[in-house]
Amino acid sequence: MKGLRVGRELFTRSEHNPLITHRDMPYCCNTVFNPGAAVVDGEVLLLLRVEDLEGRSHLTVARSKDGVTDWRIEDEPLMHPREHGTPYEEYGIEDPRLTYLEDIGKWVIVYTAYSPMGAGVALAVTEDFKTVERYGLVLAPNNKDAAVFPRKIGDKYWMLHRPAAGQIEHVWLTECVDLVHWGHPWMVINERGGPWWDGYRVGANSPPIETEDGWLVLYHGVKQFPGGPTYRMGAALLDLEDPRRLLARLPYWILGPHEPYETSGEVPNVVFSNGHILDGDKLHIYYGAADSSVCLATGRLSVIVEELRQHRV
Ligand code: BMA
Repeated sequence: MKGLRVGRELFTRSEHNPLITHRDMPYCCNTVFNPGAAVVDGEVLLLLRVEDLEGRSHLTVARSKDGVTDWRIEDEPLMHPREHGTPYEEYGIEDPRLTYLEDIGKWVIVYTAYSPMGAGVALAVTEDFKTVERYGLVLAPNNKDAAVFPRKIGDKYWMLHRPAAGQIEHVWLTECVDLVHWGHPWMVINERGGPWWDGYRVGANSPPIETEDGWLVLYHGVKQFPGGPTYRMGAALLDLEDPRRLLARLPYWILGPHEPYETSGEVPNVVFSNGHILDGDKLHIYYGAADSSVCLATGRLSVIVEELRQHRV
């Protein structure tokens, strides 16, 4: 099944999948999945979402020279809900997205803060993934799947996020000047409804990627089946200067669950990515498979952008 592709899928899976499972962790846990990704000091760094044996998640750093093998995983979490005196993380912290902002020389970590009050968006910054400065909750529940753009546009920071308005879950944009006070919400990618593969809900994946044709936004789309939801990955382009303008969107998904490690696990039929590494034209997608393990699939940025050129809105 090596290199299996289905339909119009644009990625090839690593033959080392799954790269990391709970068996690779230096301490006991239930599952490890949905990592944020970054290149730090010439190595691939993953900020793993680790679910403990009580069912709550925390975030732990893993490093690898080639981004595929020989993962060195920290013995202690980088961020744990118990260390923070906020009521908004009581049920755990999940699904980090990492963005390097050159103007402040720091990585921004946006993540889901989960509590009895719902899931909200929290933000922290770090220079080295050894210590973290937490800014706390920046978007109230229910809201998640936030990802900060890799540079200012105009004189603002921009962030994608996914508020829930009852059963309606679209991807929105918001902007700010200080990484704390976000405003001017604007809806950019809607759940398509009906039988669409992304009809039930959508949410941003990893941070947008700047291309000559626009901001490439990878997102997850969900279709609800009687047996549960299926999570797949799609792509859209936003205007470089005014990201409120949706330029293109693929009608089909570009990565979906097919391999056994994606179709069975804690939550079957899930590929969920919140981290990528760009190496020239090679786009490495780190993703959680079935909410159980960390996997890798690689595609070509130019191929995805060319497909999007054929699907302008
Ligand atoms: C979403 C998020 C993800 C998870 C996915 C599938 O709502 O909570 O963390 O991978 O569901 O269970």
